[in-house]
Amino acid sequence: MKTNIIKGIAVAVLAGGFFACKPDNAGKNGGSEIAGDAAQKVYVAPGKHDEFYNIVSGGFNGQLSVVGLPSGRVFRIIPVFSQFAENGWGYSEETKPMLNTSHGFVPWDDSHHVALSTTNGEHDGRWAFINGNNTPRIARVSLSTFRTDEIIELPNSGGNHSSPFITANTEYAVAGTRFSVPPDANADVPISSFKQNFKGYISFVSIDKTTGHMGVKFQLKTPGVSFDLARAGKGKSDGWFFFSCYNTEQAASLLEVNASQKDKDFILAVNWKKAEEYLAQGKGKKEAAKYAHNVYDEKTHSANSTILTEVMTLDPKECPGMLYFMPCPKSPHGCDVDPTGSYIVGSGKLAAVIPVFSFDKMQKAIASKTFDGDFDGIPVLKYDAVLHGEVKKPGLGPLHTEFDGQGNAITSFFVSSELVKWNIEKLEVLDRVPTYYSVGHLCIPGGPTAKPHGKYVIAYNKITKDRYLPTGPELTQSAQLYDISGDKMKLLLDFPTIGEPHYAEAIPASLVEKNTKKIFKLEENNHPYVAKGEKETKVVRKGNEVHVYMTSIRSHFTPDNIEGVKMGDEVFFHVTNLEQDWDVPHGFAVRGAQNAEILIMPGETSTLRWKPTKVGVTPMYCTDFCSALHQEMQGYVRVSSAGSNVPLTWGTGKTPTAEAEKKTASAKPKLNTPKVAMK
Ligand code: K7E
Ligand code: CUA
Repeated sequence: MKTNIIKGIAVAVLAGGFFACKPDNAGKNGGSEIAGDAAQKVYVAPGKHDEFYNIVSGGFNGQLSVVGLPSGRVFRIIPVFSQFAENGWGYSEETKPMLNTSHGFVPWDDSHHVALSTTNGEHDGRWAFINGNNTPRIARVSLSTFRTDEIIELPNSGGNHSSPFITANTEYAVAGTRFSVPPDANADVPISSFKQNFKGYISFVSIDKTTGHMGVKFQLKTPGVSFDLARAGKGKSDGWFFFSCYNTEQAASLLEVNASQKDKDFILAVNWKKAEEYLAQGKGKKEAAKYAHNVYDEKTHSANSTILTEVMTLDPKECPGMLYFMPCPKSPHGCDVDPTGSYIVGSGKLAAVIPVFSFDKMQKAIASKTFDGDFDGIPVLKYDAVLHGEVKKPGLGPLHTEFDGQGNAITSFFVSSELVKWNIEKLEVLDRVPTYYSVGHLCIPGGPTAKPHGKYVIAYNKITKDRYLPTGPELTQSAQLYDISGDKMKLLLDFPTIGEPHYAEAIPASLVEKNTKKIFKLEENNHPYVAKGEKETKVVRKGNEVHVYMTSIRSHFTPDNIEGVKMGDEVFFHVTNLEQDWDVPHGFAVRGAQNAEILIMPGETSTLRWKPTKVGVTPMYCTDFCSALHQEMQGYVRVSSAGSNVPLTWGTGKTPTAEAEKKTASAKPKLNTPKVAMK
C-alpha cells in the first residue's frame, strides 16, 4: 500500500519526464496562456519603484537575493554564508570572522528559508533571518544596510533545515535539526546505535528586541527523528511551535525506503512558553558543546567571532506537558500555520490528502488526554481528535502552503506541478494553476504572517527546461508570478532567480525603503585602522607586517605610491572611503592578490591582505567606476627583495623616492593631492 503510493508517484514522475507532469486543466485558466493584462500588471515604468521587496534564499549559493515585485528585477545579492568576491565578503579581514565555525572557516552553505522579523505577527521590516543547512547556522541580515550582521552556529545539530522560523514577536528564531546526530558531548558512537544515541535537537535562539543579537537560549533534546519544516503559532496559538518530522522510523540508511514505512509521521507541537517555565524552574542542564557566534559591528566595520563552549538543554522526559506529537500522513514536508493561528496544515509528500489540524481541538485532546500511546515517552494525540479535516484529492506531492488573508490557502504540488487554492474552513479546492515546472516553495507577500498582504503568489520552480534561452547544461532557476486578487489565479510573469530559491518572503516596500542606510558616518567610524582624512594616512611596519592606512576619494588613493615593502612581508591595505555621499563606493584591488577585491562604502574602512609574490612594481587600482577620472584612480607598490634596504616611504602627488631623498628623520611626505569631485 505504502510502496504503491511511492511507485505511483514515481511512475507519474517518470511518465511525465519529470517536468511535463501537467495537471488536467493546463491551459484552461493560465497554463501557457497568460492574463491579457499581464504586461500592464507587472510593468514598472523606468524610474518607478516596485511595490514589494522579495527576499529570496539562494539555496546552494549560500546567499540571499533582493528582487522587486511585480517586476521580477534583481536589485542585490546579499552574501551570507558564502564568500563573495564581488565585494570582498568573507575575503576582507573584517568579514572573515563572520564565516568562522567550530569547524574553522566554512565559506559556503546551503540556505533554504528566509524569515522576516515580525511584531505581533506582522512584518516590521527590521531583519531577515536565514538558515545554513550544511554547517548548522542562522544568520541575521539587516534590512537597513542589506548586509549580514550576525551568524550563530547551532551545536548538537546536523543539517539545519527546519530553520529559521520566528515567533510572533521575534522573541526566538527556532531551528530543528534535519539529521539527528549524537550529542556533541558523546558523539563517537556506532551509527547502528541510532535509536539509543541519536537525538533531534531543537534550538531556541533568542533575539534581542533592540539590537537583534542572537544567543542559543536553550535546546530541546527530542527523540532522533528528522525535522523538516516548522512554524510558530500566532494569535491563539502564540506560545506554541509546530514541526513536521519524518523518519519517525529512525532509520540511518536507505531512508528513501526505510523512512517511508509508516502511513503517518508526526507534527511535533512544542509549548515553548512551558519550556521557558521549566527553564526558570532550573530544569535546564548545561551540556558541553562548541559553536561559533559571529557579530559584525557597524561602528568598527569589523566582525568578531567567539567560540562558545556550553549550551542549556531541556529533556522532555523531565518536562511533562511541553511536547506532543500529532500523527500526520505521510513524510510531511511543509508545516504551516494560518493567519489566525487556529489551523496547522501538514503537507505529506507521499500523502493523498492535506490534513488540517485544529489548535482548539489539540488543546481539548491534551486536556482530555486523548492519546494514542507515546513515542519515546512523548504523548501521541489521536489523529481524529486533533483533525479539523482533510482536503481531498488536492494534487500530487504537496510541499508548502501559504495564506492569502481571505480565508484561503494556496499549496504547492511538486509532482503534479501546480498551485492549488483551497478554503481553510470548508477544505474545498477552489482553483488550480499549473507551474512550469515542479514548484517547490511558494510565497504570498506576508503569507506566513498574521496579516498577509496578498495580491500575488510566486512559485519557485525546481525545474526550468524550456522556459528560457538555453545556457548549456545549467539553466537559470525559475520563478513565476501569479495575480491572486481575483477568484482565479492568473499567471503574469516568469522571471529567473539566483541560485536555487527555496523559500522567500515578500514585504511592502513602504516598510523597508524608508529605513535604508545611505552612508556610514565617517565621524562614527571606530575601525582601529581608520584614516578619517588624508592627513591621517600613513604606512607602519610591525615586523613583517606592513599596515597601510589608506584613504579613497574621487579620484585618488592616499598614499598611491608606496616603497619599502619586501618579499616575505604581509601587507594590509586598510582603505577608508572618505566619501559621504550615497552611492559612491570605491573598490580596491592589487595585482596578484590571492583573495578578492574589496568594495568600500562611503565612510567605511575595509582591509585587503596582500602577500607579495614577486619583486617589482605592482599596480593597485579602484574597481568601481566612481567618477570621470575613475581610470586614473590607481597607484603603485614597489616590492623589493627580502634583504633590501629600500626605506619605507609613501605619498600621493610626489614620487616616494624623491621624497625619500629629501627625507629628514621624522618628516612625513607632503601631500599634494589634486581635488577632483565629479561622478
Ligand atoms: Cu521545500 Cu528546503 Cu523548504 Cu526547498 S525545502 S522546496
Ligand atoms: Cu574610485 Cu573608481
